[in-house]
Amino acid sequence: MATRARKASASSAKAKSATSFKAPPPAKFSKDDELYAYREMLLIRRFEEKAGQLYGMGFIGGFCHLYIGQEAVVTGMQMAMKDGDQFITGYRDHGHMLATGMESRGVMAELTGRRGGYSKGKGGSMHMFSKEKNFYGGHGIVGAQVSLGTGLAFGNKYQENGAVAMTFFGDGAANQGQVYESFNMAALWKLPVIYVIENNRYAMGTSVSRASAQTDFSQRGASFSIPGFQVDGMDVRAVKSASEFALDHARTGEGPIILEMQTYRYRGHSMSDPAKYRSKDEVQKMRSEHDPIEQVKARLLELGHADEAALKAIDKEVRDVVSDAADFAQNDPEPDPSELYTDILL
Ligand SMILES: Cc1ncc(C[n+]2csc(CCOP(=O)(O)OP(=O)(O)O)c2C)c(N)n1
Ligand SMILES: [Mg+2]
Repeated sequence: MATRARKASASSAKAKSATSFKAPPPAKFSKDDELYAYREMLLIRRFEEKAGQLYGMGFIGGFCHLYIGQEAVVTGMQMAMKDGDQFITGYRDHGHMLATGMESRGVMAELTGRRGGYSKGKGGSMHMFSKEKNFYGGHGIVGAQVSLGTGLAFGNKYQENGAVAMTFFGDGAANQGQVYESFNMAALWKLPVIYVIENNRYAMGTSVSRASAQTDFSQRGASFSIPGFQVDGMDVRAVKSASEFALDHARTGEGPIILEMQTYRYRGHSMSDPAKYRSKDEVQKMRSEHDPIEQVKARLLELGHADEAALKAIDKEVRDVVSDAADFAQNDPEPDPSELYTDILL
């Protein structure tokens, strides 16, 4: 969108205040867009289901945070971004990696701690990177990626490379101090960064309403004049149009912007969380009424873009990719003991 057109639509979209923008309408998807989104989201879902199984079988140790339910967020953003734009996130990161195009084999083998993993089997679930795919981690310290993502954006501005740093964090992380120090610098220097707050309603076992005084996360940048808006993070078309708007805002020198993605995680916080702090009905309601993959599936069938057989074929193709990754992740050797002191700072 041209800068002038975007500015006009932004000012007309201003609802409550200068920082409260109205979300643009969901993107119009072609048949190819729907099929692409379906396959990408299904890959993340099946990958995560397999990771959960391997964890249960003892192949994956330590912490493992699944992204099931939130697939539309990274998929819609990936569909809007350009080559060179960066992703950085916390520990719930497998979906982000797959969305950037990182290989299922390398991600799964890192989960099982094998040589073929993205960090040579020495990082695990929360610590993977790919310079080639512009994925900057994978961070276990809640909120730490917000400062780092702001640094990526500073680098982009300094190098005038036209890239935007998409910096993802959770509703819980949004209460962390360094988030606001980062907001200040990003607004002051008009850095090309999108702060993507993935509001999945819980931080570990604590619901948003119990932990946050201001639950409209899109307005968390108001003190710094950072605009933002809330997005239906379960609808991949809404995520894509919101991301296009935000990318254009950041890329044309307008500075940071906040997207609050309203989403939901179906599983517990990590594999060791039985999620007793919420009802089964609550989860079931989200699954049956808002599931991001089922929404696309229903449209594909309704519009005659695909029949059940075609969707089953996509599911099979995705399952094959994931089971190949799982085989690799179980059979690839562990790192050699001589690797114990390589790639680390002492
Ligand atoms: C600095 C810091 N404090 C506390 C923790 C423990 N911790 C890990 S995840 C988490 C909750 C974060 O929730 P949220 O930001 O909503 O992300 P979600 O897990 O929902 O994706 C906490 C408190 C940590 N890892 N780092
Ligand atoms: Mg959360």
